[in-house]
Amino acid sequence: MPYETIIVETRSRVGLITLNRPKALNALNTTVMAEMVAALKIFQEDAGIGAIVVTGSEKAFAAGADIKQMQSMDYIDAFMSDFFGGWEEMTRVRKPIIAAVAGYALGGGCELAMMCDFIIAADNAKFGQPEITLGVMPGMGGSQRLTRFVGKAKAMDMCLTGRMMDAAEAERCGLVSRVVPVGDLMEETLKAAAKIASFSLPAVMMVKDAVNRSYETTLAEGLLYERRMFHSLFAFDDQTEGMTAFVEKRSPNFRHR
Ligand code: CO8
Repeated sequence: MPYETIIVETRSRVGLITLNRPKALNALNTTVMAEMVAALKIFQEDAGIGAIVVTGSEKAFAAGADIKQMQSMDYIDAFMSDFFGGWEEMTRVRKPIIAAVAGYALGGGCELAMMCDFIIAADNAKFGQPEITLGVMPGMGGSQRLTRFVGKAKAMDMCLTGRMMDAAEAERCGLVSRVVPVGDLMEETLKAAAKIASFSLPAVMMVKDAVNRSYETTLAEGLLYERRMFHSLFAFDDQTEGMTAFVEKRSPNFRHR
């Protein structure tokens, strides 16, 4: 399938989606949204894919929603088209998605990274929610996901002042899982994705499901959900294989990948 705004590749069992609007610093428009969602759905259905990486360029992961597309939009356009509501589709993908972020991840770019399951940042990454400087506010999760991930103080600071956070601060406050030199970003992220893709896919998908559930439920319900999912993994032969391989001191050969 030909794409206009993204590049879609596979690296063994890893699906790689690269935002590709270099002249606009990968600003997100409705074409990017439609193409990203379509590519993710294809990877979701592809039994040969166990993990997905979303990335941009060294200068910009994505500098936000496309301001030029939004400039002339009025309320009725935004409301009737449920403008950018389609990005929520991304959160329905059941395989893990890692964001590899270098350079600017601003506004919708930061929000897109937060829709992924975790973020690996290059040391030149800059995160921000500068919508306030444009007379608007975050609309793809900046006031909600950012607050849950980094807490109220940092989220208020970011959304109200529009300031950028560098990679070190983002790691300190838990927005990103690790920071690597910019030249190593893709190698490190693809290595993490390949590792995930080597595990039993049902177990991987249940981990994603259970961690995400913790944001939606009480601790008691979440713990019960986790335990029931743990029990259900004994229905797969991959549990026997994984544990037998450990006892026999060999690598497991998971069937459900
Ligand atoms: N949209 C459109 N074009 C952009 C964007 C953007 N967000 N960001 C950069 N560009 C374009 C520039 O216009 C420029 O194009 P041109 O050469 O044609 O003038 C090109 O990319 C290069 O940009 P700069 O020359 O500005 O590059 P610099 O290195 O000087 O600066 C910055 C880089 C700091 C990233 C700067 O470009 C900038 O501040 N960009 C805007 C950042 C921003 O405000 N982002 C938030 C946008 S609003 C948003 O994301 C809302 C999301 C929620 C929507 C959900 C609705 C429900």
